[in-house]
Amino acid sequence: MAQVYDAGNIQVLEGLDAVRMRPGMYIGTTSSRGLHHLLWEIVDNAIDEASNGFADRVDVTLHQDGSASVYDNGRGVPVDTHPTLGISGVEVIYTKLHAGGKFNNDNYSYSGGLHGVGASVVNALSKWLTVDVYRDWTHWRMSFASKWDEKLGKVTAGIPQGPLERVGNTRKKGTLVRFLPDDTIFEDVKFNGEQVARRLQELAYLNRGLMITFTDERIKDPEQRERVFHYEGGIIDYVRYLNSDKTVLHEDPIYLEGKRDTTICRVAIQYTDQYTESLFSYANNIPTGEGGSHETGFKAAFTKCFNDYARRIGLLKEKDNNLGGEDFREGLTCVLIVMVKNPQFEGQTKGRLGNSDVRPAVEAIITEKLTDWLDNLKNQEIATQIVQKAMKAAQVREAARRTRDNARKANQLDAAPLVGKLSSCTGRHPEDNELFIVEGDSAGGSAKQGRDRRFQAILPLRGKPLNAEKKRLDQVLSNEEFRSMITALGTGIDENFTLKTLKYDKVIILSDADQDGAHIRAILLTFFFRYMKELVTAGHVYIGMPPLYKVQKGDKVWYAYDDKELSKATKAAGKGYTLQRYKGLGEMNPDQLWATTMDPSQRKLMQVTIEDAALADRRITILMGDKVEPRRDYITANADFNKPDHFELPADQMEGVR
Ligand code: 1YM
Repeated sequence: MAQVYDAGNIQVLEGLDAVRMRPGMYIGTTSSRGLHHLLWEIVDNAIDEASNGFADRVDVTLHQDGSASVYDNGRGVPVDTHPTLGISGVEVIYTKLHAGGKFNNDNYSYSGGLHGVGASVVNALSKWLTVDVYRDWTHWRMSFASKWDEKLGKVTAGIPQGPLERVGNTRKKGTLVRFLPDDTIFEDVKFNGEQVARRLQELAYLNRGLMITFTDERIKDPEQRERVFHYEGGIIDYVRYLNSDKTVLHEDPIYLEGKRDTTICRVAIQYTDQYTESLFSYANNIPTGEGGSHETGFKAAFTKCFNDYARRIGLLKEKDNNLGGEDFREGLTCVLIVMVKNPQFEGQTKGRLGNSDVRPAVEAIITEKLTDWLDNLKNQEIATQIVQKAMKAAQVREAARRTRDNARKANQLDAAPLVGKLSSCTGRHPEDNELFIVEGDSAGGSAKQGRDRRFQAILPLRGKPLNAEKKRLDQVLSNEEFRSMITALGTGIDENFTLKTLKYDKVIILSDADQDGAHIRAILLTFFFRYMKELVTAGHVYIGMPPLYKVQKGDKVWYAYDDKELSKATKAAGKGYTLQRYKGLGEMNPDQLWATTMDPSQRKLMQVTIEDAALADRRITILMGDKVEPRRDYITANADFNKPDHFELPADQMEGVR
């Protein structure tokens, strides 16, 4: 690792102004998500320094003045003078767009940098930013600020407040960066402490031994102000944590690790008594919720090794077919990470690793290490158990296939389509079409009459569908509500699921704003999450938001979706209005339902996203699983019974859209 760095390695591409002109191009959005992106850019640089073996500690602080700071105890950002630009390395990195060793990939080994936009973008979008570098026993500092430029008639950001300054001597090592996000750029400049803590915890799990501290100085209670994330077991500890509310089949997770060429792969695996698999993969510390070449390589090797093993120990006979990969993965909780040079992120949410050479590398690593593991005498008991579990899973899968075939046949005999209850739309372009899954027959009736039948289809649900958590595929398939949903969507389910045949761009859950409605919503989301995960990760699932109130005065009507809007509406109406509180969708007539909840130009939808798939998995286990104790604890700690939707995935996992 003894790479000599000098500022000459830095490539310079363009200036900072472009960032302020089009922030969205660089950080995606100026919403709260974009704000946090700034912090993650700096944290990424610190973590990169740790991943590459130069730092073992990262401190993140949210300050009372709204600024954030990040420190790592690595080598310190280069301070020497750039040969052609004649300015310090620090200045280049913080003022020149796309500067950085990151872009000479021979220099920077394993960098996350999802968007790779770097430190200069953070500077461009901050009111001020300071960098303290502790390097070669010297403390250096450089400050930047934005200011109004009279000549240009606009604000210029990231202006050096002087050259890189020598503060004094130090025994410290590393880099400290502090910045205040620009409130004229971001809609909201308040960092979400919980969101920050969650990602830092994840990063600590992914980087074994790395000590991450998080201090939220805005919190009064000193007990809660500082948190330390530090896991000597790394992803082994992560898997234990993910399974902490599940029943596990073996105490110690299986851990495999290896390197091929430049690809490093680590995996931790622990089986539970569940029927679905929970696989969380990462590439260079970035979650890859849409999978990719590393997952493909892992699955191929895993299936092959276990089939070979099953034959070696005689549980599979010569005449038997190989077991399927999904059979070996039933009940599996697994964290898979790879470190690759030049990661390529693809897919709808940039959540799929595209590098094709990673597949054979991971496959080779897992094959070698898993074969060793399976040959180890002390692992025989659990290995045999896994094979037996997979054989049982294969039998059930076969039974499920028969149920499905029978259901199909039965319907053919009846000559009735399986989705008898579905009122389909006339439009034949899936990308324009919407499916409303509506709670109750009466609301379903209103929705059918109120909709625009050219692109809106309605599927009413009678009663509560089954809780899909802890249900085997065959049980899910024998449930009528789920069957009509699967047929309506046209995607298939579980291993057979494909987005290619999806008939609707938006799948909108419409249920009452009460406890029952929240429960139905949770059940549907659980089903989608466990059996059609891609539908969620690709952003097709939405929650419809019926208004809570109607304010009327004469023939003027205001609809309010929360209490804030209600007070706005009553103010606008002035004296002498009538107020109606909607208790359920059923209270609205078809026209009202259209105007408030279905009309794309008026309605409110929440897109369901899986920001943090691991958290969603844990929450669903806690809320929908069979263990009562964790659920009681969770509800006691978190439920707000005044909020109708407290059973939902947390609000910060849902991004509001129109
Ligand atoms: C709190 C944020 O930025 N740490 C950090 C950044 C760099 C280095 C060390 C570093 C990298 C290299 C050599 C190299 C960066 N360097 C660059 C650039 N923490 C934080 N710590 N020496 C030091 O990559 O070879 C960009 S970031 F551009 F110089 F390579």
